[in-house]
This record gives sequence, C-alpha cells and structure tokens, in this order.
Amino acid sequence: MWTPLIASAFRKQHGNVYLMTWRSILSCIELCKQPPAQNMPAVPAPFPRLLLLLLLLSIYSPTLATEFLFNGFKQAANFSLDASARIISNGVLQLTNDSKSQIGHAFLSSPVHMLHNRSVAASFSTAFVFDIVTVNGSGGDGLAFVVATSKTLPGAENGQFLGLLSSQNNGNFSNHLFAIEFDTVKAIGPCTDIDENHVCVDVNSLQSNVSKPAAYYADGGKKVSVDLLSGQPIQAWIDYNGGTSILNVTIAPLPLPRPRRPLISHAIDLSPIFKEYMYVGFSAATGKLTSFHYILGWSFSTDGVASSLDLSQLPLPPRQKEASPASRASILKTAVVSSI
Ligand SMILES: [Ca+2]
Repeated sequence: MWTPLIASAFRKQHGNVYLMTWRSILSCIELCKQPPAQNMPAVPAPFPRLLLLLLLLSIYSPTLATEFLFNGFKQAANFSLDASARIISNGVLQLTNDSKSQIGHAFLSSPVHMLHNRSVAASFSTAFVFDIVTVNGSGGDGLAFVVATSKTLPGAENGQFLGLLSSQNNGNFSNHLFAIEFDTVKAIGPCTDIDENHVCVDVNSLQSNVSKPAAYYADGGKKVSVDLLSGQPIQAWIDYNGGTSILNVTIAPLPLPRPRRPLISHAIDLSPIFKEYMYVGFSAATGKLTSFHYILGWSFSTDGVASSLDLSQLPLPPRQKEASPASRASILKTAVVSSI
C-alpha cells in the first residue's frame, strides 16, 4: 500500500509533465511524516516508515534524473516566463511577437541536476518543435535552446545576442551558459555569423564554437537545406553524452522522422560549463528585424533518450495576417510622408 504511494511521489504528474527530482524526494519525506489516511493501513510496526523511506531513497536518489514531455503547453504550470514570452490559449509557447527589440525567456521552473559528483557533466537528451513565423519578410533574430544558471538571464541583450548574453559579458568563463542557436540573421561584430540561416553551438559566448548552415542529411547521405524562416514547424534533437563528451544536434522539418546522421557532431566536455543545478529552456529575440518565435512541444531527459513528441497533439501557431500589397504600399507611403 505504501510502496506505490511513495513511488508515485517520485513520478509526480503535472499536466503531461513528469518530474523525478529532489522535490519529489522532499514530497516523499513529507508523506512519511503524515499520519496514514483513514482508509490507508498503517505501516506495520516491524517495518518503520523511516526505514521504508531510506530503502526507497537508496533505490531512486542516486540518479536525480529529470524527465518531462510537453505535447503543447496548455497545462504547463511549472514554467518561468519573462519579457515577451507567454503561452497562448491553444497551448503554443510564444517567445517573441514581431515587435522590434524583444526578448523572451521560457524555462522550466525547477533546476535540473546537470553535474554528477559535482565534476562530470550529465548526459542529456532533448527534442522540441519550433516554428519561426515572419510577417512581411523581415525575419529576425532567432531562438536558442539554453542551459543556464539563471531563468531570467539578467542584462542579456536583444538582436544578435538572442536574449542570452550581452556585450558586457559575452565570452566570460563565469557565464556558465550553453546554448544551441537557430539563427536567422547574419550578424557582424561580437557575434559574427556564417550566414543568415544557421544552427550553432554556443559556450559562454555568442561567438559560436561550431556553426553549420541549417540542413539535414537524408538517408542516402544527401544534405538538404532547411529554411528556418519557412514558417513551417521544424523539429530539433540535441543529445549530449557525458561519458564520451559528444554533442549531436539534428534538425528536420515536420513531419520527417529523425535523420540518422546529425547536422552537428561535436566533441566538447561540458563539465566546466555546467554547475550542479542548471535551468533548461529557451530564449529568443528580435532586433531591427522581427519574427514570431514559437515552441510547439518539448521533451527532455537526463535519463536516456528524450521521449518522442506526439506530433498529432502539437498545437499550431496562430495564423498571422500578412500585410496585403495595398496596405504595404500604404505603410510605405505613410513612412515616406512622415519622414518629410
Ligand atoms: Ca549567432
């Protein structure tokens, strides 16, 4: 009777999210402090509840794994959103609207255990579907999956900094920031980019460690370009093996299955970057150029491969009205008139 009850504290359901963290262990301790419910038989005296707790902790606590799955964010209560980020009514996570110079952050509220024995980076695996929708063809600046020590990334700048860092701290070892960028502007300056449609690995700096034009490898080996500004949903898979220190990043437009060959396969030891507990989530920014940046679903695990998203359950971004040629002409005319 007690075993399934306590075990359930380790796999607590929040909407369609599952967490197995210290929070669960604390819940378990609270559970054991409470007197049994009326219809619940007391734990037999020879098997004290504390002993039962210690037995269960010995089974579950060494991994401190986190695992969750959001097929849309309609019932996601444990999220920290700031600036322009919000969850719209159908469950789409909107990081930015198409206003200029915006930043949006969305992080899981609870920190994730990312360093084993305080020295070795944990393996992790994540899959998510994003959609960058651009009205009137401007398009900028991009979004990123982030592992950071902060849920708000204070002082971060918009535009080419993607809401991750700033001109003041870009490149500092003390940032403890890891990100995978999906960048739609070719920046010059402190965050120089290879092109205006790329995927890259950032460690403490927007001057990326590895950059590749956005693409996937088809089964025959052919490299197929992916337009990040297509307005169509794109799935990304990021897998880091803490044992081999290999990071793999793969993308493909929906509904394609995961390509076998990753776009980026990079040897990097994240142990000096991660702290024991980190926050995982997303950041996006606009600058002079703008897009709506959306996340439609997200799966994450530090305990094996992230669960597959159920693509049939994912919400769609709201349809944006594109300015008609007539209204564009009107806007242009207004701009010309107002500049005179
Ligand atoms: Ca960049």
